[in-house]
Amino acid sequence: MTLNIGVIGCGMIGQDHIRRITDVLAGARVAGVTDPDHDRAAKAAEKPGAKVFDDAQTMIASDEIDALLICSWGPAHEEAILPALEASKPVFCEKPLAPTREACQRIIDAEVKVGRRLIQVGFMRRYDRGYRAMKDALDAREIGAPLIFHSKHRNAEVPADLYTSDMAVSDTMVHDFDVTRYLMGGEITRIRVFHGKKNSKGGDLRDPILAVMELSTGGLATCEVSVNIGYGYDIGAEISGENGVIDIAETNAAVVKNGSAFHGRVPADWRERFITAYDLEIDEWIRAASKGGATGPSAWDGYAITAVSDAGLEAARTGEAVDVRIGEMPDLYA
Ligand code: NAD
Ligand code: ISE
Repeated sequence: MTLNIGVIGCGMIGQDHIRRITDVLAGARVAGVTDPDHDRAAKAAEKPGAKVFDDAQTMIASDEIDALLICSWGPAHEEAILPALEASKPVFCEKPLAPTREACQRIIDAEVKVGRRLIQVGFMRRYDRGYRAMKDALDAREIGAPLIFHSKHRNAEVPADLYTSDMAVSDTMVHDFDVTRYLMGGEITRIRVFHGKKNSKGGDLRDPILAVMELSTGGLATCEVSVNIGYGYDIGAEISGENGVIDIAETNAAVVKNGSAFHGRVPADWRERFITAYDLEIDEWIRAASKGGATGPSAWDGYAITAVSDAGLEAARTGEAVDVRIGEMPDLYA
């Protein structure tokens, strides 16, 4: 059976996922697309030969669509997820699940009402070879209990007119919250965000920022987000444990030695750095959605991460340590 996917939002990542479903992966086709920018939707529909729908609601209700891939911006995710759940259609939703804890709670309530998982959230780092190898080494107790996680998340540049200081937490650092929970276990319970000397390239942007987090396991985590660092898209991760350290490996496949120096490639952006991880996450989603379900990062993960992001935004504004408010996990996600 071929899964007929409807793509909501045909911007940067929407186009990238349309390409991988059309040119790379098997078992699915992009059957429909929609975007308030109709020209953009029409262009994105060309290669897969998809139908262009006037709006998301019509596409979600259509018999021609089996599952939804949501790539619109965060505040528009809820209005697409809720009707998709009503129609019992599987959903892949790009991060963040929704921008507020309250919106995520409404999504969880709706999925719990359906009674089975239908939502996968796009936290692709869990599909990355490096993070998976770190997790395997932890699970094999190679460094004993993990004590401190250090995450580094560096973007070469961000668009000055679109990217705001809050986005460093709610759009960028959310990936680090996800891998902190994935690798260290438990929940992030408290967060403090520091911003010191600014990178002059970002104007008024609070950049870089540094978060320090306390975890329910008793462990700690730190995260640096820098979004105008210039030299490339660089992701770092290191865990200190009771008996050793696990570092994520560099991703360049070759090292060039010349002129008394070593050289390796730093990826240009997230598309290049996580290309294989995105392929794997969408491939696994297609398989699960074809069976009417979901796999991987859940709506609960999306909720928990937005709860940390809410606290992180308050911490960034006030300079205070802020407790993360998180409710009871429904049995569906156990
Ligand atoms: P973008 O601005 O390039 O594209 C967003 C598109 O959504 C635009 O074409 C816009 O017209 C459309 N849109 C807005 N409201 C809509 C609605 N109500 N219905 C349908 N379409 C709508 O943004 P992007 O960089 O592609 O990001 C999209 C989402 O993907 C965001 O949630 C972002 O956080 C996430 N993202 C994830 C990753 C990752 O690494 N996993 C990378 C980039 C973006
Ligand atoms: C973008 O939305 C992503 O999700 C990327 O993975 C992240 O590195 C970038 O900072 C975000 O803007």
